[in-house]
Amino acid sequence: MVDIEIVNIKKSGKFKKVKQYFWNLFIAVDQLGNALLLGDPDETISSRLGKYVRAGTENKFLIFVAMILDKIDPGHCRASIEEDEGKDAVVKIKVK
Ligand SMILES: [Ca+2]
Repeated sequence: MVDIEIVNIKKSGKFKKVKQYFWNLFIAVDQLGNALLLGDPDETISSRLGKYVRAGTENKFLIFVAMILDKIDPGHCRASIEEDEGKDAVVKIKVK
C-alpha cells in the first residue's frame, strides 16, 4: 500500500518559498536583460528606465515603454529606481 501525504502548501510555508523562488528568478532574468542591453548587471530594466525618464530622455521608444509599464502599474518606473545601482553600466545615463 502507498501512503499519500497531502500537504497544504499554503499552510506549510512552502508556498511563500516557491513564490520567493519565482520572484528571484524574475529579478535575475530582468537584470540579465539589463546587462544584455549594456546596463549594470545589478540593476533592473525598470530602474534604468525610470532614471532615463527622470533625466528627461527624449527617446520616444523609452518613453513609450515607460508609459506602458506605468499603465500596468502606476508610477512603476520611478518607484523601481535603485539609486545605488548603475555604476557598472556600459552605457551610462546622462543627467541634464
Ligand atoms: Ca540591485
